[in-house]
Amino acid sequence: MTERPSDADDPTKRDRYLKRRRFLAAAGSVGAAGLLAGCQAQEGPGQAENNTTATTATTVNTTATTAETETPTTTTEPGSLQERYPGLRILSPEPENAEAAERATYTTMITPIQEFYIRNHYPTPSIDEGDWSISLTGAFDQTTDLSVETLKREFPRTTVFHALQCSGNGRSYFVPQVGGNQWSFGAVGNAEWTGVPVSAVLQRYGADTADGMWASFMGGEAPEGEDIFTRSIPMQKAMDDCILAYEMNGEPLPSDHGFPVRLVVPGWYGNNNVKWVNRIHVMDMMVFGDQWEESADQRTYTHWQQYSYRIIPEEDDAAEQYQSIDVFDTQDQMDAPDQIRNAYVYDQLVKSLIGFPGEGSTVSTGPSGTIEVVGVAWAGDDNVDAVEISTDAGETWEQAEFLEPNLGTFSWRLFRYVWEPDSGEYTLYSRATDDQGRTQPATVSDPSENLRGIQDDQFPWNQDGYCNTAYEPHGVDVTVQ
Ligand SMILES: Nc1nc2c(c(=O)[nH]1)N[C@H]1C(S)=C(S)[C@@H](COP(=O)(O)O)O[C@H]1N2
Ligand SMILES: [Mo]
Repeated sequence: MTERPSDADDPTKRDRYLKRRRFLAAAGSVGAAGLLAGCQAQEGPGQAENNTTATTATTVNTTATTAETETPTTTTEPGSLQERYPGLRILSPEPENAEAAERATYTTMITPIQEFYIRNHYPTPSIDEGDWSISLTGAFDQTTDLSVETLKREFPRTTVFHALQCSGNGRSYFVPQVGGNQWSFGAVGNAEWTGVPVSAVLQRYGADTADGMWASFMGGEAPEGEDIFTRSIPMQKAMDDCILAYEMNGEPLPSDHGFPVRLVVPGWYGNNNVKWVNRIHVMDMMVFGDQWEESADQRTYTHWQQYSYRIIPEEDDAAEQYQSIDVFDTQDQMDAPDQIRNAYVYDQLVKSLIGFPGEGSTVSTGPSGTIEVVGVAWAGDDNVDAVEISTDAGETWEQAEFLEPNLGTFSWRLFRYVWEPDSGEYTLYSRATDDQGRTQPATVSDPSENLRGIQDDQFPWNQDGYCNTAYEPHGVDVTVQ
């Protein structure tokens, strides 16, 4: 059993994954151990054999079946994806996957929707807002179907600036290459998100919001037979600052970004920000174990939470599954593999991008003989503290300055560095540091190192190519005027 469940981007990997999962299910070994209340399951999927006693010993209803909404048809918006989003480079037209094509996207505070990356596992659904509702299930005093209309009318409205980045951003720089969409730098954007605080909804319907509880958000777009896109968010985070968003940059949420309602998890990687939300389930664990492996119609709720979006070094066959964890900061998880063997991709690691001059560009100094290097930096739900620029391929580093305004912890910050170069070819780097003193590393490690966290200035190569923050050489050709 050497096959490893993995990201479904690659159809052959996906087939292998499904085959393996069916095999494990037949052997009765998929995650069964973790249903026992209170015990943190440490078993990998292959080590939980013989557990025939798995029952709902948890204190809440874990039943994975509610009224399944009909699978929506795919979007019918006019024009091709490229026509609708001229600022994007298309990786796949269906499902829609596209990243910012130009470095210039990283010179502005707010990313226009035409330049904002799109990442879908399944095609964008066509949804009639009037027909859409969110089922609240599990540990609520009152389980209900919440219509979008009620959500908009009867709940408070709030706004957050949040830099949303796909955890696969920078995957294409991994050597050796890993499967999946080959994102370069462009799978990140900064937007203003408006909607209802998740806390208001949970409180109104009497959810158990104690620490240690989890809220699992499910997407309603999976075609028949496909796994439900589900992410389990720890209750502390859900109550703190998460939003059920219905507007992006002051406009109704576009279909491709989750219309009519998506989860926004400020500071956390894109994969947590579930689009087309149609169910929120509250219980005392993540989606985990038998009941969540197979719903009535044979699809799992666990794939995108337990198998995908995990940091898996070369030596591991599969991600170890946990029923619950209590360290959420992704880098903290990566730094303590004795506690969580394969980090869950939650909050974003500190990162920066140079927006101007573009890589590979020829650029002239202004009349003053200077070039203003501009870019963006962010640090998930931590703050970004400093950005340094090197114009000599990493030999020396200079401080960049931040521009105002500061739109809060979860937004990116714009930076600039005034550079006085001679004519010639240069390799630039930018490198950001967060308020915990954590800095972007210089390279991605070799797989044989089997790193689990950032060590010796190396980012850990991992099987699905997640969270890459290593800074990349940025060549520019300068002419002094
Ligand atoms: N329902 C659902 N939600 C989803 C996804 C998905 O495929 N289905 N993709 C996730 C991933 S991996 C990312 S990076 C972000 C992308 O959000 P965007 O397309 O609005 O940029 O959405 C997340 N939410
Ligand atoms: Mo993603």
